Amino acid sequence: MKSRAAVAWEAGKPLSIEEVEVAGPKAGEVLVRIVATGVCHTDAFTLSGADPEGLFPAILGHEGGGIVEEVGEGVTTLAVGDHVIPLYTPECGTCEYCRSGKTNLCQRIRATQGQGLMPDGTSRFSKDGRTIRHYMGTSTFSEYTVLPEIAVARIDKAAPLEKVCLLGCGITTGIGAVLNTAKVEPGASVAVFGLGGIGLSVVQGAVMARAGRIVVVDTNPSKFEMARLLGATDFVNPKDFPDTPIQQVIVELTGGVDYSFECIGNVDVMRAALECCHKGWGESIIIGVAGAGQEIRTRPFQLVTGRVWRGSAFGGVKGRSQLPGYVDRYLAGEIRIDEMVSQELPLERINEAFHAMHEGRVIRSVIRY
Ligand code: NAD
Ligand code: DAO
Ligand code: ZN
Ligand code: ZN
Repeated sequence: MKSRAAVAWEAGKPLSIEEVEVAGPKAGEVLVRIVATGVCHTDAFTLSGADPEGLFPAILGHEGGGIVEEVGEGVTTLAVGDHVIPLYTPECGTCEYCRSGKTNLCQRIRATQGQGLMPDGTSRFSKDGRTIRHYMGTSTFSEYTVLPEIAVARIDKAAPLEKVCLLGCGITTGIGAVLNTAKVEPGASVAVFGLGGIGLSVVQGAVMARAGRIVVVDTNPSKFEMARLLGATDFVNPKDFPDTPIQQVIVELTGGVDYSFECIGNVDVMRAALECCHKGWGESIIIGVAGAGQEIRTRPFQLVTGRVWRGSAFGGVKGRSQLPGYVDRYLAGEIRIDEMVSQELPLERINEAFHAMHEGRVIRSVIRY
C-alpha cells in the first residue's frame, strides 16, 4: 500500500515528504495507522549524523499513537481497531532479559531492530524499488507502519492519541527514571539537568514521588516557567555562574542532592550531575544520549565516597505490561501531558518541528496525520 511519510534520505538533510510503499504485515507483525507522533530530541540526534547506529535512508519517529489496521498470521494479542503505542523497547516476555525481572531491555529483536529491519531481516518500506530502513523498530513518521506484535502496547481507546503518543518516549522516560530507576523517596532532594520533554517529565515524576526540593538546571531560562508549573522549587541557569562549576553551585544550594538526572546528552553535564550528588549516597541517573565516541569521566573517588552512576532507558518501563497503566494514569489526571504539547503540525511541516526544537521554542511538537 501507499503511505505518506517523512523520509530521511541522508544525515544532515531535512526530511523529505514522500509517498512510500509499505508492504503488508508478515507473521507476528501488525500494520498500524499512526494518528499522531511526537518529535523527540533522539530523532534530531539521528538525523544529525551523530548517532553511531544511524542508518539511511530511513523513516524516523518513535513517539507515536495509532490504530491497528491489519494483523499478520499468528498474531493473537492484537486485533484490528485496537488503539496502540509503538514500542522501541519491545517486551517478548520470554527472553532472558524479560524473565530476569531486572531490566526492561528485551533483546528478542535487538539485532534486526538495530539494523533498521524487521525481525525476518527485511524492510517493509521502499520507494521506487529502493529499500528504506525502519528506525528504532517504530518509524512513526510514516502514516502507515509495520511493527512486530511484541513491540506494540494496546491502550484504552478513550485516550486521545494526539496526547498519549508522548508516552511512547519522552514522558514515560522521565517519569519512569524517577519511579523505577532512581526510586526517589518522599522528601528526597532532586536536581534535573535539561528541561526538554525528558527533564520536565523527570520533574513531574519527582512530584509524583513526593520529592522535597526539586532543583532544575537549564541554560535556556524560558524553560523555567513550565518547570515551576509542574512543581520545581529551585531554578539555576549556569550562565548566571560563569566562574563556578555548576556542581558547586548546587552543592552550596542543597548540601548535595539525593538524586540527579542528566536529560541533555552532554558528557560534561553528566559529570556535574554526578558530582552535585550527596556524599555517601547520592545517585545520578543518565538519561541523555551522548554523541558517537564520547566518554564520561570523573575522579573515581567520587564513587569511592558513595555517589552512584546509573543509566535509564525508556524509564525502565516494560512497554506491553506497564505502559497501558501510564495511559490510565493520564486519563485519571495523575500524569500531565497536554501542557507538554507546544504545537501540533501536519506531516508536511515536520521540518518546522525540528527547527523549533533546535531553537528551544517548544517542549514537544506533535505531528497529526
Ligand atoms: P531537548 O532538546 O528537548 O531538551 C534538552 C534541554 O537541555 C533544553 O531545554 C536545553 O536548553 C537544555 N540544555 C542544553 N545544554 C545544556 C547545558 N549545558 N546545561 C543545561 N541545560 C542545557 O531534548 P529531550 O527530547 O528532552 O531529550 C533529552 C535527552 O534525552 C536527549 O539526549 C535524548 O536523546 C535523550 N533521550 C533518552 C531516552 C532514554 O530512554 N534514555 C529517551 C528519550 C530521549
Ligand atoms: O537493548 O541494547 C539495547 C538498546 C535499547 C535501546 C534503548 C534506547 C534508549 C535510549 C535511546 C533514546 C530513545 C529515544
Ligand atoms: Zn524519544
Ligand atoms: Zn524479551
